[in-house]
Amino acid sequence: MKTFLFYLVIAISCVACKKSSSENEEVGTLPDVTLKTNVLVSGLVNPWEIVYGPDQFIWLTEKSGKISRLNPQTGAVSPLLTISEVRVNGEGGLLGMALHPDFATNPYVYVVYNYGTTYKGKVVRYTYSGGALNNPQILLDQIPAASIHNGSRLLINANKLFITTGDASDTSTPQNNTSISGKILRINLDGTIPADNPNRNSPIWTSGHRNPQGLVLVSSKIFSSEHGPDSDDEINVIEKGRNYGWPNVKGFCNEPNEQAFCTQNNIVEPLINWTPTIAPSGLTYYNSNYIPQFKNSLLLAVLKGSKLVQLKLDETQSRIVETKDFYVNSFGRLRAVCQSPEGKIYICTSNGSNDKIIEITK
Ligand SMILES: [Ca+2]
Ligand SMILES: [Ca+2]
Repeated sequence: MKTFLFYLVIAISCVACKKSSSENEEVGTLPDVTLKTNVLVSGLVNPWEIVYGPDQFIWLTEKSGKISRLNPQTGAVSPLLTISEVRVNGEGGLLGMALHPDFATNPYVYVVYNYGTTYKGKVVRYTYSGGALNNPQILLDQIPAASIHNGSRLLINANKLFITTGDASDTSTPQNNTSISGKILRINLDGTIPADNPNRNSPIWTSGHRNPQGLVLVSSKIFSSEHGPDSDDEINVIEKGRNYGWPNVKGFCNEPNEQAFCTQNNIVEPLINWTPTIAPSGLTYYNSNYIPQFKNSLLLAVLKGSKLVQLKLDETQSRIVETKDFYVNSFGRLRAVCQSPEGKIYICTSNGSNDKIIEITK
């Protein structure tokens, strides 16, 4: 038995090592391609999330409350639903969206939006049937909201729904574990709390966030982008139960007044920070051969800096080894980014009028 296990381990290691070396060789032989852009649709108003659906349509939210499907072949936009309860207030409104990973069997659409005069956020699951979204089920409610810092990017991984929340303009909340503000939350797809959350009775997965607006799976890791204050925008690797520092720590643990707090609270430092700030928003992880020079990179939609940023990762996706800017000031502020299975990239603008979804191809 021991001998068998020994050979089994050797065999598995060899398969793993061959796979990674052949992938590397493959990447090495593929030349860079020239990128082209094509405006698929214009005339949108503050699109916030774009998701490439299993139906080969791009699903989009607009802050005012609209959910639509865009046919990337024709540019035609088909409205699905306007959520009348949504109340736009500064940065708040209808924001993040995610589709169930097994959409054919479970045609569920998850959205998060702000509503009400006291202004809160809620996560709602709709069912897509007959070309419409029906049967709203509230999964999480009473998320503090404000005219600034509402987080609200959604990600489904391993049948768990991750939700970013901002500090909603109250810096006392990110370090307060009785508040779901300034956190990244994790719930089951039916809204219940997973048994393996850090606290069995709380949706809180990580704390100490200011306003994270990007969330993406990279192999088995989750990466997030986060808006800093007047300095220190961040990219973080999100680890169960960890504290990301805000408001006591901005960016790295490099200031004398940050270091004691960092040590006491085992603060996670970002992979990278930006000072002056660029306002980083939506994130995707690109690993397609379609655009070889983007392989193993995060692509980041940037608002204030008005560009798409490529963040090339190392082989173990532990470090950012190179950054490169694209489309600087070409389209204005960029809010979100997604990709097709083929490897085409889609970005949406956030200029407040005549907003666009742009396709990037070779
Ligand atoms: Ca931080
Ligand atoms: Ca710092």
